[in-house]
Amino acid sequence: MDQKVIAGVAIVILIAAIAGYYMMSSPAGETGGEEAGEETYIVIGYYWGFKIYDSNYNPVDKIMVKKGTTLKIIFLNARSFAEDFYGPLEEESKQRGVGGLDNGPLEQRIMEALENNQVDHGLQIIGYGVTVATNYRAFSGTAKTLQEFFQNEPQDAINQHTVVFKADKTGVFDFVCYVVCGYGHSFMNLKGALQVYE
Ligand SMILES: [Cu+2]
Repeated sequence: MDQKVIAGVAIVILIAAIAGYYMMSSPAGETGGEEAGEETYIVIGYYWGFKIYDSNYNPVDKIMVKKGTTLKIIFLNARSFAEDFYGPLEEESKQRGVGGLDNGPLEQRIMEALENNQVDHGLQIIGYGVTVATNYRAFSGTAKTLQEFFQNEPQDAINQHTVVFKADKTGVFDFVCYVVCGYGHSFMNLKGALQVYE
């Protein structure tokens, strides 16, 4: 009788210890901020600017990572999506202004860029030697959201627009466009888009 009770208590303690070990060990790696793991971001190039999203498709102002983090950046063209997606981004340009143009001429400049086939954008991270260009034709142009895009578009095409590199240099780095994309090309400059801390 006593031996059975002791054995039962021992099993309960063992199960509790194992559960405790997993509860303490697993979340630390995911949430710990101080661990230099791997992080994924999506960058959208549009007429005319860059927009950054985290891996949950939430917009963020900048990419902030600890030195040593492996960064995976997927660079996509807003025009590879449906108008539901690129429309609001181009509307942001209209609100913000591009090179001092107001709303009317901006529409016209976008039309001119499209007619001249200046549709694609390039992402260069100044100081990191990272470049990746879009190819808007590689995708169907039907996705209304990032969720739809990653569900429906071909993974091999997405892979071709993905760069992976180690953020091994601390500092503040800008995004600029390196593919001539029409009127607003030289205004595609996102200051401090990548910040790598010690
Ligand atoms: Cu450009």
